[in-house]
Amino acid sequence: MYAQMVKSEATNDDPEKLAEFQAKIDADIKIEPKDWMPQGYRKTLIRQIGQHAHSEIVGQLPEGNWITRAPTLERKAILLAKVQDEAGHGLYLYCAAETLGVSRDEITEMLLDGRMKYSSIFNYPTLNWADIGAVGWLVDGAAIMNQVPLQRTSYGPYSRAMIRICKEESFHQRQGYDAIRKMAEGTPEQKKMAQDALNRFWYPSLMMFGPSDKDSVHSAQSMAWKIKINTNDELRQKFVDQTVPQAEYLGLTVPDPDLKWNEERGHYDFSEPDWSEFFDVIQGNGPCNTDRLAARNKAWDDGQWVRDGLLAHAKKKRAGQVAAE
Ligand code: BYC
Repeated sequence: MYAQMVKSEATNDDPEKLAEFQAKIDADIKIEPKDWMPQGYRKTLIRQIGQHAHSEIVGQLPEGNWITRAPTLERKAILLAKVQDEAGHGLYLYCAAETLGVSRDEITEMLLDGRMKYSSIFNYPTLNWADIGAVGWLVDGAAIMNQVPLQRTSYGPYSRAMIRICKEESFHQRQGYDAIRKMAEGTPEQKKMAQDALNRFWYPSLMMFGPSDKDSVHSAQSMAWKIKINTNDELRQKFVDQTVPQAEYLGLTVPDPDLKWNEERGHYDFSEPDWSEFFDVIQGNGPCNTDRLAARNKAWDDGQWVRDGLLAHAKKKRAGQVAAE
């Protein structure tokens, strides 16, 4: 259906409509589901919102892994709430994608068979409790940096979903910083674990913002359509500027010997991540890609009986064999 829909829209991209559409975007008027939109705009949004939704869902796996092993009841309750929030974020975003004419089942299948991506960061393992602090601090910190501007994205349903998500993300980042702070201020062994987590998560967190601007295929068009508000490099720089003082406060060292404040620019200079590693991870060759997709495929297969039951119930209801609620 998605492929059909995109094909059938190909004729709609006439120059007059395109000009009207761009004028709306330039005037900061939100685009709503029933409004005319260019085929490429719809396609880009389905890709970005779909990948974003999948990231929220797959992103539950590395943290979910530690719910049963959280060090205290309080930490367990907080982590449980956070992981449940991520499921909710995935659902808001699937709903936003559905307003573009693609079904949740269709994009889920595209995730499960590897046609659609999810954030590279979730292909790295969480090896110990300090990693859970690092994920909240750095991964959710990077996510907020990217998502706050997306509250102003031009597509109405995506923008509204982001407003709600951002409120919850700031709690996620704070709980992560609090957990890593506790480790950094703990025993020498705990501080060592916090430093090790920062060492392993620093560059993968920088990769979350996407390739450098010169290699970003979608940025120019997405920014002209105000789907994206900032470039990948702008957001990465903001993240570094915000996070380095936080690491210093914790007494931890960012694993970048070339990191230094540049007075003239008013920003930190920093080393780029290893982009060959990034492209390798997004092509399916990261440390956990196989496990993550296997876990999501298993969850989908295990849930088949629920979907079958719901469909059978709906069919009977339509046939008048069960009382309408
Ligand atoms: N990972 O032209 P570019 C969370 C792909 S969830 C994988 O710059 P674009 C959380 C990109 O798709 C956070 N792939 O792309 C959840 C494209 O390939 P395709 C998720 C990446 O779209 C649970 C190619 O590289 N946030 O925080 O203009 C627990 C070229 O890139 C990545 C979002 O999804 C990546 N990191 O910009 C805790 C935010 N980066 O599709 C936390 C919404 C790039 O042509 N998304 N690629 O095959 C965006 O803002 C943009 O899509 C991106 C990339 C900035 C990520």
